[in-house]
Amino acid sequence: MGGFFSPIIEQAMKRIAIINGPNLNLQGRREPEVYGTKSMEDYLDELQAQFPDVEFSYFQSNIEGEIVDRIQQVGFKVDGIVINAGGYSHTSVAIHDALQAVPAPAVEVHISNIFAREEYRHHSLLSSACKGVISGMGLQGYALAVSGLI
Ligand code: CA2
Repeated sequence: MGGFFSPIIEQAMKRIAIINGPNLNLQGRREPEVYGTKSMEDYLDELQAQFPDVEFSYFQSNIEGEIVDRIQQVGFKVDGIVINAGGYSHTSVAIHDALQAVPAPAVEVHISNIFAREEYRHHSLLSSACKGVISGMGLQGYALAVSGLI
């Protein structure tokens, strides 16, 4: 046990849940000009190496209700949620409400810059339930979100 002036700082392992929404299972395989060529699986290995003291969980679903279920499942246990709800970001009151309902802070990530794309992507229903938003930084956006949460 460290005393008052002990140089040993005990740091609890942080738990971060990453949640990806519809079509993000295609990451690295389609539309490389927008989303890049790296798969999410390869990127998650890099993220773990970048944050060895963080315990990550990863969940991807194309189904809105499953994303709501996952937020409720992890939202009372983890230290933070990184969410890219894909197309549901622009439509889902249910995902907004789930993020609002749980104590874990969330950061919304978009791989592409949603403000430089079609008008219907410019607004996210989730942002007001999140601590912050990162858009347009590619997959690196997930690492930036983790930095902001820990
Ligand atoms: O830029 C983002 O991360 C988005 O959340 C991605 C969504 C899009 O609907 C949002 O407006 C912005 C689309 C996910 C589709 O993901 C793909 C990834 C790679 C290849 C094909 C689709």
